[in-house]
Amino acid sequence: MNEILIKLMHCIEFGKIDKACSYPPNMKDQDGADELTKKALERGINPTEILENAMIPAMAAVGDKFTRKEIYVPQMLMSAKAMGKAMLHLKPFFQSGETKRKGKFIIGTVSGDLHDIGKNLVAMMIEGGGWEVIDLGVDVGEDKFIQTLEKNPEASIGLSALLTTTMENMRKIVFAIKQKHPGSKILIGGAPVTQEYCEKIGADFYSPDPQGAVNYLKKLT
Ligand code: B1M
Repeated sequence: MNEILIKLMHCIEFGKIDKACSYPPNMKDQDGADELTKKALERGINPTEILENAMIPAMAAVGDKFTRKEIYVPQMLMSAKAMGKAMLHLKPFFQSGETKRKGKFIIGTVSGDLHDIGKNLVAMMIEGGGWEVIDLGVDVGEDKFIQTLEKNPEASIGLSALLTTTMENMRKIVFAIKQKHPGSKILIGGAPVTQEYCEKIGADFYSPDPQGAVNYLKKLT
């Protein structure tokens, strides 16, 4: 793999946000995720390659280390910040889709859940695919989804959940939306979510990745 991508992967894995960041101490004064993503793009490396070969595997490594109790929440947070900084550089590439909007898409991470990296990627790709995205952020409950849907009745809805505990809130939100708006289309995703769970809770579609979400919306238009 390209040397810049290897360095970027390390920066995200170890939480080196940018050059000015003094954490982690052994990477002091080195380029961080910010500078390396910029450099990778300047060298003509494809944004999808940067995302899929460096950034996402780095976060997977962080998750594995957290599971093995080799790192704790503060380190995981630094990695998330480094990932967020790198994503800012990729955003314009994924958002440069058509200007004429194909429709509206409301997205949020379900109540009790603060993970937003995957949700932001899905939002970015869908926006890049030509939809207007209304991003409600994290820890979003059924009332907020329903209010936003009522203001934008033509919109489809996306729910993200990263915790097995908050998957239960996903079920409650899908139930509440479907009760009030049975014709609404709800797409769900996030690491613990499965096709089987989607069928069980009555959502319309499950996608393990952002591209699947874009393809589903394309089919609806
Ligand atoms: Co958290 N965390 N975390 N965490 N965290 C996980 C999810 C965990 C698996 C780590 C582990 O134990 N190995 C574990 C969950 C265990 C479980 O429930 N089974 C966990 C835990 C336990 C926790 C806390 C409870 C820790 C604690 O406090 N003791 C706590 C909970 C806080 C809360 O939400 N209430 C917590 C906190 C945090 C941080 C705040 C430190 C940080 C999040 C920062 C942020 O998001 N801004 C964090 C992080 C970074 C992670 C890991 C390491 C990485 C998540 C990530 O961003 N992945 C994660 C371990 C892991 O996933 N390997 C972990 C990269 C991202 C691109 O992937 O989000 O899966 P992902 O999204 C993918 C797909 O899932 C899909 O597309 C994306 C791109 O491919 N997708 C969709 C996502 N949403 C979609 C929606 C769609 C379609 C596709 O349609 C609408």
